[in-house]
Amino acid sequence: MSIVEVKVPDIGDFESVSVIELMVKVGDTIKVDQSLITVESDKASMEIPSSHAGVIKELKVKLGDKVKEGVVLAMVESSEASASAPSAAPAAPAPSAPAPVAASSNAAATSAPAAASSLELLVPDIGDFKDVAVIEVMVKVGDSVKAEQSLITVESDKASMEIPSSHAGVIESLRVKVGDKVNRGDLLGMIKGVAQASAPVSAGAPAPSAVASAPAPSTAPVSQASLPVQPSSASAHQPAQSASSLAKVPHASPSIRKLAREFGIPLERVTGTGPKGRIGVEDLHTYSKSVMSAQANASHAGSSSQGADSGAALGLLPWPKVDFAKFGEVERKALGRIKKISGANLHRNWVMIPHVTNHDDADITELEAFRVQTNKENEKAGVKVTMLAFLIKACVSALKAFPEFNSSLDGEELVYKKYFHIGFAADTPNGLMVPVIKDADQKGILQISKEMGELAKKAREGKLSPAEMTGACFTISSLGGIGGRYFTPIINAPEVAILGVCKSQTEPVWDGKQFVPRLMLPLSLSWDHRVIDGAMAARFNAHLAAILADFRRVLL
Ligand code: CAO
Repeated sequence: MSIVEVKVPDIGDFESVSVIELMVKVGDTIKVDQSLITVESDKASMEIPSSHAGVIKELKVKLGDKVKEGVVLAMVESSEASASAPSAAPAAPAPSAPAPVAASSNAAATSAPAAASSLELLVPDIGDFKDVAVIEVMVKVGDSVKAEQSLITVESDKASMEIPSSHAGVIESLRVKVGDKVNRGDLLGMIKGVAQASAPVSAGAPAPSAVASAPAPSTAPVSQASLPVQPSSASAHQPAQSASSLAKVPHASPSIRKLAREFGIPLERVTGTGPKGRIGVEDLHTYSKSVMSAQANASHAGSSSQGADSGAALGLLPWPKVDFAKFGEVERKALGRIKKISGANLHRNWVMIPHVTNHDDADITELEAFRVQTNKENEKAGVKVTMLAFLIKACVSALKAFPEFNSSLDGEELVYKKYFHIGFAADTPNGLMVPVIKDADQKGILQISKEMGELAKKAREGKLSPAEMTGACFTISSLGGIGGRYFTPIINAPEVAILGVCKSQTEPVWDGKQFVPRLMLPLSLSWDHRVIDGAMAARFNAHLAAILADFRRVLL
C-alpha cells in the first residue's frame, strides 16, 4: 500500500477548465479508469478518470476550481503492488484536445481565397472514439455560419464535444441527424464557403483552435483539430433538420446524460441548479421525485387539485396556485371520501379513454303514456316506474345487438360478457355513486324499478355494499329528473360505453305531412374509440331510439 497522487492527465490544449462535478468522495474505493471529476470548457465537458485503483484519502480539488494538466486531483491509497507514476497515462482514454491547426496549413498560407464553392464538412480526428452519437445538430440548411462555429454536439460515455465548422459560409446540406453515430472522416454536410482549394485549412483563415475536446489516449495526442475542408462538386443534399431537433440541449455532463437516459428522464424538462443552469445528479433526483409524487397523487388521491398536480407526469404545466383570499372572503372544506374516490376514477377514465359522444333523440311519446298508465295501475304496490327502468331494458336489448358495447379491453383482447349488469349513476349528498342492477335481462320493468328505488335509497344513505356497486357492464347516467339537453358522460372503466339521458321535452316533429307534438328524450352515448367506432355507436343509438319509440321491439 502506498499513497499516490492522481493528477489531471493530458487534456490537450485546454489551459484551465472548471471542475463542475465531483464524482467521488474521501473514503470511496475506486477502480482504475473510474471517473473522478467532470471538467468543462465552453465547448466540451469531460470526465477525468483515475489512473490508480485504491481508496481516496484526500480530494485536492473542489467545485469551481480551475484545473489543467498535472494538477493533483486526489491522494489515493493505492491497492496496486507498485503504483505507477501519477502522470502515467490512464488506461482509459484521457481527455485530450486536438492541436489547433495542422502544420500542413502552411502550404496554403499565402494562397488567395477562392470563390465560393461547395465544400465537404468532415468529422475531424476525434481520437480513439468510434461511433460517437450525435446528440444535437446546431445548424440547419441555409444558416450562415462563421469559422469555428459549432455544428453538432457528439457524445461518448465519457465526454461530449462540439464539432466546429472550419469555414465561414452557408450550410448547403446536412448529412447527419440526432441519433446518428459518427466517426472520423464522416461527412457532416456541405458548405458554400470561401476556402482555399489547395489545402485543408488556411493559416490565413481563423484556425479552429481548441475546438472539440476530442478525447484520446494521453500518450497519443490528437494531431489535428481542424475540419479538413475539401473542394467537392458532389453534394448529396439532405432535407433540412426539423426545427425541433435544433433545440438547444440542456447543460449536463455525459454521465448525467447517461443516467438520465437510463431512467428515461427528459433532460430538457429538468431544471439545472448548477452554475449556468447546469444539471447535476441532485436535479435528476428532484425531477424524478416530483414526477413520482405527482403520479402517486393522481392515482391515490383524486381530488381535482391533486389530480391536476399530476400535470408534471403528463408533461403539463403545474396547476396554478392562487391565493383566493386576496380577492375576497373564502372558506375551505376538505373533499369527502366519495368525492375523492370518484374524482380519481373519473380523472383516470377521462385521461386514459379516448371518448367520443354521439347525441340522438328518442320519441318516447307512447312509452311515457304507458309509463304513466303503469304507475296508475301499480300505485298500491308502492313501486314507482320512471323512464330509467325502461332505458335499462332498452339498453340490454342494444347490448345484445351490439356485443362490443358489452365488452372490456384487457390488453390486446376484448372480453365479451354474456351477462347484463347495468349500473346507474345516483346523485347522493356525499357525491356520485353507481349502484348496479344485476342480470337486468332476466328482470321485468317493475322489478327493476323496485330494485332501483332500494339501491338509490341505500346510495343516498351511504349504505351500499361493495357488491352492489361492482360488476356493471354498462352504465346509464340520467339527469332526466333534473334538466338539461345533452352532456358528455365519462365512461366508467373498464366498461366501454355509457349512456347519458336528459329531460324529455315535447317538440314539433315532422311526420312527413305536418309537424306533430312528440315527447323527445335526448340521448348522449359516450364510447371508447379503441373498441367502438362511430358507425357502430350511431347504430346503437338508433337501435335504442327504435325500441324506446315502440317498446314491443324488446321482444324481438
Ligand atoms: N325526462 C323527464 N322527466 C324525467 C326523466 C326524463 N328523462 N327521467 C325522470 N324524470 C322524472 C321522473 O319521472 C320523476 O318525475 P315525477 O317526480 O313527476 O314522478 C322525476 O323526474 C324524478 O325522477 P327521479 O330522479 O326520482 O327518478 P329516476 O329513476 O329518473 O332517477 C336516480 C333515479 C337515482 C338515477 C336519480 O334520482 C339520480 O340520482 N339522478 C342523477 C344522476 C346523476 O347525477 N348523473 C350524473 C352523473 S355524472 O356527474
